[in-house]
Amino acid sequence: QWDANVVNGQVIVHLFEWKWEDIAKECENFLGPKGFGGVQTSPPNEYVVAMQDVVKRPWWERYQPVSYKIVSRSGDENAFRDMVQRCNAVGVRIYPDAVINHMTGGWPWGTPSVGGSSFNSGSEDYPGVPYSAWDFNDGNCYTGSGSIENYQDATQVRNCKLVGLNDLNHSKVYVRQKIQEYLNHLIDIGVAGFRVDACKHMWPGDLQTIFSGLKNLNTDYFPPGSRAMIFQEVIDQGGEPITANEYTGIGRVTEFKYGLKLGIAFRGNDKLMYLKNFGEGWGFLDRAYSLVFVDNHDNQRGHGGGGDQILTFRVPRLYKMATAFKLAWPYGFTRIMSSYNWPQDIQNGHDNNDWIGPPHDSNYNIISPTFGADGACRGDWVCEHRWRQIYNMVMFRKVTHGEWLPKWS
Ligand code: AAO
Repeated sequence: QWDANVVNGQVIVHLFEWKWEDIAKECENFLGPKGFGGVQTSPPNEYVVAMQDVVKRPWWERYQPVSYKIVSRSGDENAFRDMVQRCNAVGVRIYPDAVINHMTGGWPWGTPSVGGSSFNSGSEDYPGVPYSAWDFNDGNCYTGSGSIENYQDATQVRNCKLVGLNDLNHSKVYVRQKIQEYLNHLIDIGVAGFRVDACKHMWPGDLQTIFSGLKNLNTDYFPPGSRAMIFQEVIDQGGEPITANEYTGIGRVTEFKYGLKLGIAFRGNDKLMYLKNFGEGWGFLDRAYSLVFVDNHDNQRGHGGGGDQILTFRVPRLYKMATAFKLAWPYGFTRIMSSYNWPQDIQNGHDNNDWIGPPHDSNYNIISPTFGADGACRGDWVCEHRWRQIYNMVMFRKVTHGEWLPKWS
């Protein structure tokens, strides 16, 4: 479950918060012709509608599942199916973000969800699945708060709540079955694999069982016997007992050291000449198992790992240079970030606006990207994947795939 099942290219792009109908068009009009291999999408399943005093419809509401129905701010199941079919038709694969570690955090009774399913976070009742309190890990977590308090303790990282999110117990056969049903449903629709959220917080053995029990990919689009690519989000920058290596036997793993070290080098805090052996020689995962990126949707806004060394669209010149290096350098399977802009409000090193969701109308409907005569996105959609220096290097990686670097000077 390491093979990306790509046909059109070697690079995938995370179209963060894009609507399904817009992704379908992007596959046809841009990604297919420009040699992109696939798209990582935002989570397609139903989740909480977060409407608070200040924080209204944040991007992170999509990381609080209410059910596995395919309904989201990006569109309904019909729109998702249409996207998968149209993207596959032009050779572009779809990899949805699978949030299976947990359900919602604590919300008042009556808080709505995007598809109308009810839930009670206090009693851990999610009838849309259905899950009940028996399916959660509370009895296996021994911290005072019930949440993860110390990342040095692997058991609490796996069995306690990540930032207060109700933590599923994957040792239960029933929980595994519900997750497999969800992922198999997406496989039937025609996806090529999954980005799996928060894998550090699940036991590798449980994940192995869940993924090895998935169906083969849909033979309308893939050769018989094809397996879903699994790329697991595990933030490992050293210093914690849980390592990314524990997960490489299951599928690919995000290599968070890569973007951090690349950021340090291109910001001038390390010598570029040292990149000569950028890869395993730097303590990174074996290239056969790693998924690499300059930034992701978390660390471009101060969530997740990496801190202020991470390069983003806000420093475009350095970002393009680092991305060009990544795409030219034969290590790992590569992902490009495609972002939207938001007004930062940085106080004491923290962006108070880190929650702001995608460009939307007055009813919080996501608005579609529009493009200028030069093909670049207009307004708040940044669309790094449409920057000339980046998409040309995506094509470079496609045509040079399998070659080794003949000379470094
Ligand atoms: C929201 C609110 C919370 C509220 C919660 C419940 O923000 O205040 O309590 O709802 O109501 C996203 C957002 C969260 C959001 C959540 C749910 O980022 O803010 O919470 O949706 O709506 C850990 C995990 C990693 C996770 C990351 C954010 O290990 O899996 O936190 N990423 C994924 C997604 C992410 C999503 C979730 C998971 C949840 O990509 O978008 O959250 O579905 C250390 C650890 C890491 C840990 C980080 C952050 O990292 O190693 O494992 O990531 O801390 O806590 C240096 C170190 C590095 C360290 C880092 C930060 O760089 O080298 O190791 O510093 O300290």
